[in-house]
Amino acid sequence: MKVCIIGQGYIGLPTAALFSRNNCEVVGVDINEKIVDNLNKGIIHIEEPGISDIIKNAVENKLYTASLTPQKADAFIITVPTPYVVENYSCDLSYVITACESIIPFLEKGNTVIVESTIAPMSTDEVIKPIFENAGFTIGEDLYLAHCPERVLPGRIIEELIHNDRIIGGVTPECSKKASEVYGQFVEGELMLTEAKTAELSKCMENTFRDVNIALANELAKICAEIGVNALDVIEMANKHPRVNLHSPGPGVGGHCLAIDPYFIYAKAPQTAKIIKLSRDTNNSMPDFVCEYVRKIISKGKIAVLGVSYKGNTGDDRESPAYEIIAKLSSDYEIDIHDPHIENPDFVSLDEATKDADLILVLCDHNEFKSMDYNLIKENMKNPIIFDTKNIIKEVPSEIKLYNYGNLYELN
Ligand code: SAJ
Repeated sequence: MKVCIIGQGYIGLPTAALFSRNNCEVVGVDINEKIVDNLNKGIIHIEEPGISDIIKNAVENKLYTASLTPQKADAFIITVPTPYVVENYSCDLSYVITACESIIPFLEKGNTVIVESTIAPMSTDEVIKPIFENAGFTIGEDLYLAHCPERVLPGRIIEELIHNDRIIGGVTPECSKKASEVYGQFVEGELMLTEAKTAELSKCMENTFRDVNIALANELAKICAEIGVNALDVIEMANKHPRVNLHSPGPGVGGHCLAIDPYFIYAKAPQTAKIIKLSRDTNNSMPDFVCEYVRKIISKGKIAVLGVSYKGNTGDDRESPAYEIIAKLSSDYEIDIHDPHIENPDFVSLDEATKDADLILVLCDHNEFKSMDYNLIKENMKNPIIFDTKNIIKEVPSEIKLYNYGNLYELN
């Protein structure tokens, strides 16, 4: 089988790697000339375990080539970004539409086209299908179209691409069948055949489920600060119940999935999607909550911010709530930022960040912050106070004052 994959990012490239490892011929298409040149030399541009060796081998064995333009193939897979439109929170399909149009000259009867990008419910039927119909194809008869969302966690992509169950949402049952033959090349999880709109909404709801649950945890943290209860103890105790799984409160929700996908549902049914929107608002309010308590801890001075990635142990800072917090505090405080996972000439070492600081503000759960050299911190800081918004620091020497979501009520 020959597969042409449009978009060689965090999903497209690992997917290409797995097809080629299973002896499929793969063309990886990207608009970035430098990325294409490097990929053809076997040099990859994403930080993800396992991919580099597979691509190097596939390039040597001529099973993988990167290209600026699509080529004829049996299956086409679209893995391009879908941001949201700021004005109305709807799904911005422009990259998906351009990708679909780009493959039309290379399509032949009997081909399968799969959109993996996360898209709003009804996008396949209402927007994507007409693109191919207008080009003269009859979907389900001479071209097979499906939406098969990816559902992998960065850092574990190869493992999850192979083993996770997969939603296969065909425009017709024949389309689902053809798309499942494509994934059957390397997926070992269950292939669940359904309609495109069900696949679209399932994917959006997976991330919405998580966003809503995080909002509940964040609301609990606020309630506890107000009424004087230890939120972290409540979560620990409640989660001993076999059917309860309270999530963790934090400084807000970042990343390109949870902070975006719920809006795709909201935009489709704004009058009805009340919990979904309120959860987004609650999570978006967390930077203000953090700033409010920083101001209660110290009214002026220097803050050492530890961690700006949206997620621990990654260098990914897309949609990170840390930047909003820093922007809101920077007019009143001197701020030094330390993040061992992000290269930025403005960021400083832990030593420099904590030097003469009045407060350490932990905004990300990198492993490096879980066990710090408290002697260095005590000696370095002007006032040894830590506010840990990710609840990762368990114990500190008595000379250091630690605030987290367990004891913020002490400040009221
Ligand atoms: N967060 C909390 N409290 C928690 C859990 C997370 O505040 O209890 C925050 C994190 O700090 C982070 C944000 O939420 O800022 C998102 O992190 P995440 O690890 O929950 O999610 P993502 O965006 O890295 O990956 C998600 C995953 N979806 C689900 O777990 C349902 C992943 O499987 C998807 O493939 C990915 O979105 C995607 O591409 O859609």
